[in-house]
Amino acid sequence: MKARTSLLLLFLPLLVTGLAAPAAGQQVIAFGDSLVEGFGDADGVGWPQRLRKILRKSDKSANVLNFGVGGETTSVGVTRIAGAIAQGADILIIMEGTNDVDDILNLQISLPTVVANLDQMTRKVKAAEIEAVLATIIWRPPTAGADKQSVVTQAVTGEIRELAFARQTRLIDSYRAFDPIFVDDPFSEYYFKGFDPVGHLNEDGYQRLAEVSADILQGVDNVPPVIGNFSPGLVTKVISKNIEIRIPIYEPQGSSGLDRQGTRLLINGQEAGAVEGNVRKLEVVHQGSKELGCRAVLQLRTADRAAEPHVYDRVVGVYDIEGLTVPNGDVDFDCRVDGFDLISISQRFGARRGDELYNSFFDLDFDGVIDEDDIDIVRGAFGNSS
Ligand SMILES: [Ca+2]
Ligand SMILES: [Ca+2]
Ligand SMILES: [Ca+2]
Repeated sequence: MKARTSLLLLFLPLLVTGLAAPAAGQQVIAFGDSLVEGFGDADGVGWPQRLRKILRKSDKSANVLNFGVGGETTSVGVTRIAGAIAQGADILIIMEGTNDVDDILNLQISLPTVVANLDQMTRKVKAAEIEAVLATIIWRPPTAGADKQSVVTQAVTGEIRELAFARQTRLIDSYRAFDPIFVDDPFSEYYFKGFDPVGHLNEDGYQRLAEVSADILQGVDNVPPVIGNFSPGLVTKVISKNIEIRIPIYEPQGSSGLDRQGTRLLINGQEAGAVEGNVRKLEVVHQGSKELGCRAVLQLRTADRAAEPHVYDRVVGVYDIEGLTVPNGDVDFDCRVDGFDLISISQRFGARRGDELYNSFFDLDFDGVIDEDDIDIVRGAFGNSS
């Protein structure tokens, strides 16, 4: 026991400095499906070889092995990974699950089983004293054969984010790197143009993925906080008044962490709910019907604790409330048409579609501009309620 303690003390300084600057000759294995193999890359190398090139700028003998097999699902990967582990490495990146999306849709596998497979892979890697790094899967392009809106893809991604939190692994957020909400036209910029029912990347896409991966391995935080699978979620359109709203937010291991003070949920523009958790995972939680009004617009504001914080501020969902209708002219969704609606519209007066101030909720006649005509609609409905 005593010897063990002193051994730990001996290695402690090494461990601390080891985090800041990885040892020379870092060995990395990239494990997964065709997105690891590099399908669609006209240069034929994929992101692992591009990652190696980046790592070698600071570590001449760094190596990245490509263990990608096209078409593989996590049910197969969970066994095959033993061969990758046997190679020996400092880091093993697991990026798999894209092909499971189709199987989930065909009811051939459940989402929890896919997560259990990824968890098992993570445990096997850790048991071999190799650092496991998880990666989320990328968006499906609208031209994909299935899951064209990436609903299942996002659900898998949310679970991988949660798994990375639960197993305290670093996370390469490939999904975030090609998210059309944050990235301009990713499908024409970064995606393979040939026949592709799943969604693969082109040279620029794989280069981007290599750069995002290099940031994570080198401890550079360029990623804003990401959200997980939340309630009421993406598919629900109508919610009951007493639903619990719960949105998990992540800043994975090795990133700068979440700013709890700067995290809030806005419902119809008003602060609501409570924030729970810690720097790696926060949850905003809300229960209560009054704030929901006749329609609930959920907006999440949060940021990380990087020297120059990365901000997340966007509407995550809009829900109608069961049994209630929004009176025409009620732009703040509190079920009444009154002076507050007039004020809300006048604050956006003159905004046109495409302007930052423009929001279709306030453009009551949907003509692309918030103006006198919209105010007239509110005046005409003044005093109405539901
Ligand atoms: Ca961050
Ligand atoms: Ca109102
Ligand atoms: Ca208008």
